[in-house]
Amino acid sequence: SRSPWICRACLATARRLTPTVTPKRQISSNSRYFQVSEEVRQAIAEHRPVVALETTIYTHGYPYPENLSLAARLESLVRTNGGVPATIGILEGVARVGLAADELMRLVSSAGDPGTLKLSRRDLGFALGLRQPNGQPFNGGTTIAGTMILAHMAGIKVFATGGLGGVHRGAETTMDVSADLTELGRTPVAVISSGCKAFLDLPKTLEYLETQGVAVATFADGRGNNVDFPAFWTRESGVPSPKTLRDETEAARVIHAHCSLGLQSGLSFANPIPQHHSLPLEVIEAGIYEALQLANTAGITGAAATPYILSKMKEITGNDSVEANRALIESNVIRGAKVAQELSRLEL
Ligand code: PSU
Ligand code: MN
Repeated sequence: SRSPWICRACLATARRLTPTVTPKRQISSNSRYFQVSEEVRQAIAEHRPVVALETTIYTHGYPYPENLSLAARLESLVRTNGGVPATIGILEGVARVGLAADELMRLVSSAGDPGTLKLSRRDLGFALGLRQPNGQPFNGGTTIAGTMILAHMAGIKVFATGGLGGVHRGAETTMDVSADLTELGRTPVAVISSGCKAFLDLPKTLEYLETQGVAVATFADGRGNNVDFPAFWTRESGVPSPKTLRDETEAARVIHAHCSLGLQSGLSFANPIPQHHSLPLEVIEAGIYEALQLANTAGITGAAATPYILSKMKEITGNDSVEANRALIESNVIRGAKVAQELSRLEL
């Protein structure tokens, strides 16, 4: 699995003759803006299974200290399923891949502070390059898009999370399309989620992902080939998944082939919420209707929309939506660890 020793001159000649040769893993060197933990760096170098985890769910989803217990639980689920967790976020002006326990604690306990931001691709330069009015550096939870970028920079290919951003209902007038979708179009990371939150427009989201060249599939677990692309809190959405995957081995094979070809687009693998945690569709639809009306009345748009709607869903469903959220994300993280394990076998 290790590359043989090659003399400098031979290497230089080889490089000249094959200018398109890319190293097996691109590991950005650490810088004042970007740090990969020693544990994660070593695991990547040794092709051990690594699973990236995002932090917007902690900074803009769950309050402290629930976010801390969730973060710890997800990391331990990766470990007990044979992987190395790499929680990714911005702490004190530095983008970190593989936040240590004390760093994670500092980030999640700053949830709700004005200096703790929700960070997507467009925001990274501001969060790292500037300071708050009080002179302190920024903290930030990275969205799926933001996390994909940093995971890819570190050489991580598998990322598990809760729900994917999407094309919002009414996007034909608001143009609100999550940057998660364009990121999937240009960053080769496999994102394992429970599909798109049902307050989004699923058919438009799938159309958009197709345009962006994103590999989209849903884990079918022996249910055959006619499976819906799931809607986060529910397994059924009425929208068929473009492809299905039988298991983690198939997912790993697709990632391996996709990345070996050098495709620069990403992969979106949906893992439907466990059956017994799935919420009734009527409850969800009624909740969404109310939450969207409230958002509309309050004039909430842009980056604030998703966190606002999710918090209203929590109030409306009396916390059921949050419990479902926890169940699905745990299930996705376990899937992610297994996929990463299968992938590391293929890469050895
Ligand atoms: N799903 C959740 N909680 C969240 C998110 C998704 O249950 O906080 C976050 C993810 O980080 C996702 C982001 O990438 O919302 C999408 O936001 P937007 O729709 O503004 O792109
Ligand atoms: Mn948006």
